[in-house]
Amino acid sequence: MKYTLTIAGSDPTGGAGLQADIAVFSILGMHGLSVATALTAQNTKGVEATLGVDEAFVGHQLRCLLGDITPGALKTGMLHSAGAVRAVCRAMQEFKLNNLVVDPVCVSSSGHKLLDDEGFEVMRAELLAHATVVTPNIPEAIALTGIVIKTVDDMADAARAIMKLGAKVVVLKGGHMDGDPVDIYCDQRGIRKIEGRRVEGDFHGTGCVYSAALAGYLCMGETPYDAAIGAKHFINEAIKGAHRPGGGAALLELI
Ligand code: PXL
Repeated sequence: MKYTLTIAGSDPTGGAGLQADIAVFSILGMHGLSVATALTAQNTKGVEATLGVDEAFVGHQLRCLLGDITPGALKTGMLHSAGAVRAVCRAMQEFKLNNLVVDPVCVSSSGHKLLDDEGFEVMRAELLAHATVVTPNIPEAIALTGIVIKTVDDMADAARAIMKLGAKVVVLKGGHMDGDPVDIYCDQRGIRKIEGRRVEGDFHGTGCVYSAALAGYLCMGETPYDAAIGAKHFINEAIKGAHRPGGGAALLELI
């Protein structure tokens, strides 16, 4: 059996956050471990409120779990506070974990803050150095680098700047630009473009599902590049079966 860990917030819709990550791990045939950093009150129309788990208790969950089970890979999603980010950094060192995917989530699509300002700074300055892969979208890459991103060349510049923060691989997702999305895959060897097809629609949780699938493929022993290709394929398949249970965004098919 393979074990992948998600460290993230709860999303009652099941379309994003812990619930979506665990569903992805199941679809990939592995057991999902989970450490909760926050609760959210949300529906398909957006996030109404968040409640962080006490920072010391995030650390306690990690030490208790990781003292017993070693995951083959892990991902972070909504971390909520600087204390939770520091707890993940400590766990990476103390338990010598490999294959960390950091999804640098800071704001929900509906505009609600999912990580406080100090937490964002600690993620940038400390957590990214532990990451095998970091998966920013364009607004997150702008926030991490200060680079204005208008073109695919700007994306490549931002990806190189994020590499300097210590991540081994950066996958900068191009979904926020017009036209067919191009993801920029950047490692020490340079830049590769991963081309995709735009699917029209408002889908909730695509970033969470992408980073969970990427972590799952790393857990299976795939290279980061093959894991990024696999995760893109996973998202496209999940979009084909998307469904709309409420009055807002569609949820991906996670069965
Ligand atoms: O997609 C970002 C995200 C991550 N984690 C949780 C969320 C959201 C977006 O709403 O609710 C728990």
